[in-house]
Amino acid sequence: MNILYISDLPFDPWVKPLHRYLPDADLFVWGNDDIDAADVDYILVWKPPRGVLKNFPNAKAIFNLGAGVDALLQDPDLPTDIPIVRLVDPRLSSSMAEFIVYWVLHFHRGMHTYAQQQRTGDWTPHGQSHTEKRRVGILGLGELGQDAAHALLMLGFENIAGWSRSRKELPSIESFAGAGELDDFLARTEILVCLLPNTQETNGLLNAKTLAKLPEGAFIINSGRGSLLDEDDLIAALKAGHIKAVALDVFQTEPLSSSHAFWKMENVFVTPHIASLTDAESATKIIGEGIEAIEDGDLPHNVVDLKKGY
Ligand code: NDP
Ligand code: OXD
Repeated sequence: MNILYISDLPFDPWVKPLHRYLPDADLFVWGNDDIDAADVDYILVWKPPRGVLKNFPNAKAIFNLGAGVDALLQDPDLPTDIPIVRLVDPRLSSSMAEFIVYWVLHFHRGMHTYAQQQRTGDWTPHGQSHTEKRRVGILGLGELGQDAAHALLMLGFENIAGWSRSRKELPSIESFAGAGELDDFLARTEILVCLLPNTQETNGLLNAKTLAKLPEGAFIINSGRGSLLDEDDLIAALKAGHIKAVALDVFQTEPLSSSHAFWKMENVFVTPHIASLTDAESATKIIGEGIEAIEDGDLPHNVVDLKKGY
């Protein structure tokens, strides 16, 4: 079996796990190793250049090395007759849950305010609200959103809601579904967590109009995709004080330009798309199981729905 790796990211971390979980596979790196395109069985990709994936007539599946497939689906020549599989990995989910818990606690306990006070030597204690009262809302109640919600529940955040396309029946999590319930979901949310994929429908979902639905002084954590959030509208809402502070891990353009206003704003916390990094070891195990399923004539788990775009 021949596996082709197509990514700008180093292949090194994948070599050992691939040998461990797929010991019979021969490995090739696109652009480095010679292989006849007709001999490629499986393709592992992260943000491949457009037009490349159409060239492998006998490939049986494409495995995306991350959860979000937006970069992949932007390829107009993407083969649509083989499974495109996205990464669903407990390790990806637990890292994301850590990131969300970290920032929810940061805003919940007012650490953004104390960081500012430290710059001026200001010793002013503020009141403290309780986890069970704090209204957290998660946009996108999928694999990552549900794990983050459960991690918050374990910390005593009892007032959690999620918004998704389809309604969820999840113990202790209020479910809002569809465009018609977005306004109500936003209106009850003090700390908004964005874990939606980038699709035509979610593009620009958070803009001046929808941000205005959040209560005065709300916080936002965006680790879904930068396209969800209109950056100019967010800056205006931050300057007006309607949004108190934000933690942003993803941006409309990445890397974030060094001249972007976000870097200098005291109420904006920037991280360079690290909320949850793919772990080659655990991801390869899951990809190995997917390949095994296909070799047995079954469909792998987590095949992307091309119509929905995630
Ligand atoms: P899932 O596909 O499991 O979940 C997506 C969720 O979004 C689902 O609940 C889905 O609803 C909801 N959704 C999608 N479109 C709409 C819509 N139009 N209206 C309402 N709800 C919608 O994805 P994951 O949880 O695995 O990943 C989410 C995203 O996180 C990825 O696409 C990626 O962009 C981002 N990510 C970021 C990382 C980082 O390091 N910053 C790392 C990994 C992922 P429904 O359940 O009804 O289908
Ligand atoms: C992902 C990501 O989608 O890293 O997995 O953003």
